[in-house]
Amino acid sequence: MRTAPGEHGYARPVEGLVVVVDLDAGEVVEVADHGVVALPPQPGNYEEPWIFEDGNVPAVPAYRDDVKPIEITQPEGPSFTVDGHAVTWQKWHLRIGFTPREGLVLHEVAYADRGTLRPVVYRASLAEMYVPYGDPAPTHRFKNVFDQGEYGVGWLANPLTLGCDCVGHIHYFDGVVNDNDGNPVTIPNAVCMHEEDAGIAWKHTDFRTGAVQVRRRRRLVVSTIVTVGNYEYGYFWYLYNDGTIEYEVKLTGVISTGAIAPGEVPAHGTLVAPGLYGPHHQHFFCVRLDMAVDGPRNTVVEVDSAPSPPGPDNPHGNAWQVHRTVLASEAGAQRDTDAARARYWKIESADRTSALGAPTAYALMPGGNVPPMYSPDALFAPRSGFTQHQLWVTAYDETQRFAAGDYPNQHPGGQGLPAYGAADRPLEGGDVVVWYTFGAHHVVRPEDWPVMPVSTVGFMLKPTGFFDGNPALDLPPAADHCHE
Ligand SMILES: [Cu+2]
Repeated sequence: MRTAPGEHGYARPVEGLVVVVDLDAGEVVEVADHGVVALPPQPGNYEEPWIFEDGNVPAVPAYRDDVKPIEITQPEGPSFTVDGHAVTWQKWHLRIGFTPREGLVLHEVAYADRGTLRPVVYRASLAEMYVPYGDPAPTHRFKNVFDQGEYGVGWLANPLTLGCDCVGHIHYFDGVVNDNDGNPVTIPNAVCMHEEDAGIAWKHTDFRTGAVQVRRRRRLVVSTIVTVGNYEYGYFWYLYNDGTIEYEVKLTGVISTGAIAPGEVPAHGTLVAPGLYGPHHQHFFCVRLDMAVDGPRNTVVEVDSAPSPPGPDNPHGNAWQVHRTVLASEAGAQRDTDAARARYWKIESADRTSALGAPTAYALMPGGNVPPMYSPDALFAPRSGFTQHQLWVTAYDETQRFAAGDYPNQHPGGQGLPAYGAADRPLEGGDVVVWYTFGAHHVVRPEDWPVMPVSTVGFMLKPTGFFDGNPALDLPPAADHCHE
């Protein structure tokens, strides 16, 4: 309930009232009233002017006045070139795509290495995102949203505005989706591309001679931001000039809220304001990586580190080794992260070896992650099987694009990754698709109210024996910018 125009729409939830509507018949089927809970007293407004009622202190009485301008200038323009949807930036080559369901898609990501264009990823896309809530209350238990499979994150993309969402020299790409009658609809500036200074690329001071060498790292940022009801999700691909690829989801917007009686403490959430709480929940993302490391024939290898057993090969107790396990077929390629073993996965070329004799490879390096907290017999669990493991590898099939199936809410369960892997097709040296599921765990904080500071989750693809040494040695020094 908003008590005035422009008020925060999530500050005063009407708790306890659930209305079931038959959308086909256009009828109210049921009104369930689970009892009255007082409306939370504070308006929770976060935009100027800060409207507040008598007796409530505004969260923000004024803007801080000590923020001086930072200007990003690129006097010679950007380092990228754009030809339609094809982009070249330093040694990276790629094409930028966009679909109604997946939003931003990268195609044919390749790196020009000493005159040879070497493929890395054929197609990279978001394959599902899923937000289950952990509160059994009647007004919250049904929140189990498949944001991509139900809504489509391309349809929900924001038109981005210069100087706010992205800074620097920006190139925008429009997104084209369809309306309910199949007509094309253009979302202007749906994808933003720019480059950023990204700190130090590498540095060494020779302490004996005093010689210093340092280079600046830079990244190409390709991003899109979607609004899914209360939440905003930013999907950011970063290509670095040391060959690293990073994917980062930025979560912001407004938490889903419930009202609670004064003096009560929520059992499945966190109090964020008087009479207002945010239920526990998780956000799961799955990214589909149709890999092509030095060509279409790749092998995925799990890499664990472990202490060596005591004995003659480890007389001092300090030894540890790296163990490789080839993921040879789909049944054995449903794997979990393991921080205790520093686990990562290598995607190796089956056709090319480096100068040192090993298969050229990129490694998928997990970032923050969390397993699902819901029980396997939860009502919705059969639809979200892709969250049961973090890494899935499948044999390429152009019809297999979505981690929870084509229509997550219109099948009896088990579709998507569990069904794709059920055939147990061989993987070694084949055209493989790597699916990485990662979760953002959200025990809500009071600081997430009334609008949430950006929180991030993601992963990296790092060259691991792809290059013969540091590929960023040829970055030019920028010494003239280092002194006043
Ligand atoms: Cu959240």
